[in-house]
Amino acid sequence: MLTHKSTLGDVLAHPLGRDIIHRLLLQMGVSRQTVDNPLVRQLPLSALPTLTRGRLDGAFLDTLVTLLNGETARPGAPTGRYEPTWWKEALFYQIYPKSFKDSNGDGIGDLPGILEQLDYLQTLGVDALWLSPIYDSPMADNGYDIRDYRKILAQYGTMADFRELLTEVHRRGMKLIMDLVINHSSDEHPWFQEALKDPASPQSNYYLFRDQPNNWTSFFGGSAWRYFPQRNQWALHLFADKQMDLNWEEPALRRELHTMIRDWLELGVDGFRLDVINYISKSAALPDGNPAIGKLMGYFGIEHYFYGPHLHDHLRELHQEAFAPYGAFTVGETPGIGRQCAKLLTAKSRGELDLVFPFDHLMVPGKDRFDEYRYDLNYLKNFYIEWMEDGPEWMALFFENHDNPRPISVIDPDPAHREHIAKLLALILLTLRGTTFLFQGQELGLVNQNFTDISQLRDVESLNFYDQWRQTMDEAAAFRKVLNGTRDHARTPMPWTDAIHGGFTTGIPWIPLDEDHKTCNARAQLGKADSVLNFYRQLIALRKAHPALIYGDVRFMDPLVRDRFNWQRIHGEETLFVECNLSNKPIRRSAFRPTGHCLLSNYPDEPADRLRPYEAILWKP
Ligand code: ISL
Ligand code: CA
Repeated sequence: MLTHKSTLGDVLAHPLGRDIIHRLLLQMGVSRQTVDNPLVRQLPLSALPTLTRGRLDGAFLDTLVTLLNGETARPGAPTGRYEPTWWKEALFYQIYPKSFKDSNGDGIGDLPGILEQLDYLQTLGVDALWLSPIYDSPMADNGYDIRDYRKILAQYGTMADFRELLTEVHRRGMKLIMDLVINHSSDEHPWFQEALKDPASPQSNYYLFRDQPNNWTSFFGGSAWRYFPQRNQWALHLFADKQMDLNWEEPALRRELHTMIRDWLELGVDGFRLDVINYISKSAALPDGNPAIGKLMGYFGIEHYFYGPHLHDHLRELHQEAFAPYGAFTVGETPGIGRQCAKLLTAKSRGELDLVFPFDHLMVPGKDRFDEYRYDLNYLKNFYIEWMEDGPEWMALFFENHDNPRPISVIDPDPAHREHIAKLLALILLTLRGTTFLFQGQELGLVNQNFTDISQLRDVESLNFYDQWRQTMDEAAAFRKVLNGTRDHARTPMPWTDAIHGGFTTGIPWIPLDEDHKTCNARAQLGKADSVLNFYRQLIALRKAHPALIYGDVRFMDPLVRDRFNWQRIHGEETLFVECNLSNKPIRRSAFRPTGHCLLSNYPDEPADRLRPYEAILWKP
């Protein structure tokens, strides 16, 4: 049992404690080394408030101690053996259906549009598709607000279209996973409507109604509570005010979800990406969030649900009741989960999830998505070194999704480096150990959109924040801040050709796209030997041809040298070597630099004794 008298060292020895301390340091922009100091480790927890100059307080310690005492499991030692499984070898590709391909000219991507492009995906070497939500929805958050879990959104097509898509995916030897949004449903879901109409109905307990709101805030701005006069009560929504949090402590709700999931598996889907799945279990009494933590993290209440009391129980039950009987693959979206808890969530013996998406590599210490900053790739390097050396046995490798700006723009917006960086990132993501997830357009090296006016943005998060910031900032400053982080950068139509609207639609797209598609589009890149797209195709083919790139051990070479990121993949007789320059300047090559055959490089000729800006090479020594 931990108490206020326990030392910082005791906390760091606890898996959840270690993850929480690391996350808080990241948020404060304080180096990890601070807590590596043995003297600091001997300090009692009660010294934390002083140590952090009041950024953490005594009340937080109570929450911390309660959280830690609630987790008695410890991750097992790594086995170093990787049981071959399809999803370890597969390359996943995330489709944002609204923006992928419009088949009928209404300006909105759809299922027949995806079907049209299956050959493109197959030629690229994609093995599995993840579809962002395609269920019936009022689209307050582009489908992450589900009105009917069993129906396809009319704009996207019909159930017949979905069956055809699934058949065609399978016919090509590919798999398909769905997005499962079960932390919350739309307020238009019949369950919620029934709960509003009749507080005595069984559905009433499917949501979190309270007579009084607590101080929790929504990720999309403002209070996390919405008032419903029908019941003279408030209901919890961690996201938009049309996304009502489900009450996972209600067994009848869980049973409904299990049945719904099994129905999709009966239809033949191969697995799921589980939206914010680590948020499903909330502290029973829904207590106020600690204000110090709220201020530090930007959200109040998070400590009461990011790793809630019954998280593991619910996941195990989901696995047993729904996923396991079908051998379904699962990857959890788990913001705020660190390395140690990731081990617990994905250990095969524990029967919860196959993989989790961590997020700490998408931010740099002390900054958030809406700050103006340059992303230092050395941060990505350190993140991967730590996760490969002491993380879950298998991890999800990704750097883009529908919730973040395009990273090339955040790393270095100089157009001269665009393709080099795109290929460098490709090499990192496809030659480290783990399952790679690409996001649509990443294979073309897409960059942020050149939005010029707030009226061009669509995302509920961006629009809410803009309104909020406008109260203290002028229009230009608020717009600039939104542009730093808006999720819409990743949500504009996929540029297929240099035609109007990138050939995405014959109509008017639901969100405009800038002029970039005139030069950067799939068709142009297919015809250009050294394009980003062809680099991806070659790299994916190499990954399939060399088991070392999948199952091989990873050995990092001179990990402490800044801007240099080098590693080996070793499997049986075969060793491959990756050499990268993470900076925009030439750097001296490693003493370990390999000789041999260059399998793939982002420059046309081999380097001499220096690596050029963002140079990245895969060697077979
Ligand atoms: O809240 C965050 C911190 O800013 C985010 O990381 C958040 O946890 C994450 O964006 C959750 O994303 C998922 O759930 C949302 C949805 O809007 C996103 O598109 C989805 O990926 C609500 O369903
Ligand atoms: Ca359409």
